[in-house]
Amino acid sequence: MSFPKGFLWGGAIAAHQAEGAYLEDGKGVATCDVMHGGKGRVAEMSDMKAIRANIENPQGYFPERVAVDFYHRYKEDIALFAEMGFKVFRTSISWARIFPNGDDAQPNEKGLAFYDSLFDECLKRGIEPLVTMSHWEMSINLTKKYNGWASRELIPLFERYAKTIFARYKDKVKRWLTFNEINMSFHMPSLGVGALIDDPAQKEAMTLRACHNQLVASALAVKACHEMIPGAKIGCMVAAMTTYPYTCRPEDVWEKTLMERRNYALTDVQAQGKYPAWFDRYVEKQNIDIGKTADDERILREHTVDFVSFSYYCTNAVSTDPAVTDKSQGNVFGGVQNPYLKSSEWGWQIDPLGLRITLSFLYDRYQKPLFIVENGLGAKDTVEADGSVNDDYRIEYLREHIKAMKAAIEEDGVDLMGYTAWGCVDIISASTGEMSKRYGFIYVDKDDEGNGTLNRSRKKSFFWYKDVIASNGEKL
Ligand code: BGP
Repeated sequence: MSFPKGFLWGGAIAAHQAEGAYLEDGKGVATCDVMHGGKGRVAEMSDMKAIRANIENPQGYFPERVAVDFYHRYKEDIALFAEMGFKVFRTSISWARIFPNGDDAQPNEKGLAFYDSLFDECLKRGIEPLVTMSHWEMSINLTKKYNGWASRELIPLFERYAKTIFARYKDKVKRWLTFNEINMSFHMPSLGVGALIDDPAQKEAMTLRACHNQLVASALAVKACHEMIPGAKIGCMVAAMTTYPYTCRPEDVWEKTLMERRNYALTDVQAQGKYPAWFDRYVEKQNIDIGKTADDERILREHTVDFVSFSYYCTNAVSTDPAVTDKSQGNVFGGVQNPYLKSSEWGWQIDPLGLRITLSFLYDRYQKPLFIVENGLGAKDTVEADGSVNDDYRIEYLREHIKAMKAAIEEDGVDLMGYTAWGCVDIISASTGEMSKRYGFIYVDKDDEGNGTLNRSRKKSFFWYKDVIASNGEKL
C-alpha cells in the first residue's frame, strides 16, 4: 500500500492562532482578537455580555495578541517546515490585515506585503501555500456595524476581499479554501459568522440567514478564483464530526442521522450547488426566511468547489437514553463517551478507523477530491533536562491516522490530495486559548500565561514526520 506520487504532505496553522502582531502594520481588531481572551482566556461563545465587554473594554489576557509571534518569526518556522520536507503549508490570510475595518475604501498595503513575503518564503523553500481566506479573522467593525454575516452587506465586502487577494497572489497561491469549518457557524455564530444574537428566539433564524450569506459569498469567491487564476483549485472546509449511535436502537441511529446531516448541510451546498431537501422542508416548516433569492440559487448552482477539505480529530457518540450521561468532549461539539475509545487529555476520543470511515463517507457523498487540512493530537508536552521532547504519544496518534488514510486510498479508492497536520508548530488553542494544548512537531517556549522566550525546538515527532514525508508514507 502506498500514497500516490505527489501526495501533498505538510502542516497547517491559522493566522490568529500563530501570528500575534494583532495591531501591527495597520491590522484591524478581528473577531478572534476579542472572542479569544479576556477573563476566561476564551469567551464563552454564547455569552454575548462577555463578548460585548471584550469589544468595548477588553480586560485580562488575550493569548492571540502575541500568539507565537509567527508574524516576525515566519522565516525561521518555514525553514523548519522545509527541513521536514513539507510539500504544502496551510495558513490563513487575516481578513482584518487586508481590510482593517472590513469596508475600507482601499486595502492595507502593509498587510498585503506581509503575505507576499510569507508566500515568497514558502516558494523559495519549495513549499506550496494552501490559503484559507477566512479562519474567523474578520474585522470586529463588521460585527459592530453590520452584525457580521447576518447582513447581506458582507457578501460584496467578502467578494471584494477575495478579488483583492486573488489579484495580488495569483502567481504564488494555486490552492485556496473559502471558510474554515463553515459548520462551526451553526454551533458558534458569534465566532463563525461574527454575529451577536441576544434573543434566543431569533438565534436559529439569524444563524441560518448568516450561513446562507456566507454560502453565497463562498460561491462568488469560487467564481472569482476560476476567472482570475486559471488552473487554481478552490475548496470548502468542514469540521468532520463522524457520529456513532450509542446503541442499535433506531432512535439512536436517527439521532446520529440528524446530527450528521446538519453537520454537512452547508458543505452539501458548496459541493453540490443546492440545499438538501430536508433543509428546504425544515426552514419552510419553521417559517424561517434565509433570504435566498433566485439569483442566489443560480450562483450556488453554478459555482461549486473543486475539492472538499476537512478537519478530523475525533468521533462522537450520541444517545437518546437520558440514563447515558457520561459526556465526551470534541472539536466544539461533544457527545457521550464511546466506551471503545481512549480519550486525549482534553477528552477528545481518539479513533483512527473513524478517519477511514469519514474519508469513505465524504468521498461517497461528494465524489470530489478530498484534502485533510487538520488532524493532530493536542497534548501536554514535557521538556526534558536536555531540552528534548519525547512526544511518542503524538507519533502514535499520527501513525495510526496515516495508516487509516493509506487504507482509504488503497482499498476504498478515495481520491485524497494531501494531509496538513494541524498546529505543525505549537500555537494557541482555538477552543481553550491555552498554549499547553500543543500539536506541533516544533516546540515553542511559551506557557498559558504568556511567559517564555518563544524559542523553537524540534520534538521527536519532527524527525519522525521528516522520515514519513521522505518515504511518501512508507516509513511510519
Ligand atoms: C479546529 C480549528 C483550528 C484548531 C483546531 C484544534 O476547530 O479549525 O483552528 O483550533 O480546531 O482545536 P483546538 O485548538 O481547540 O485544540
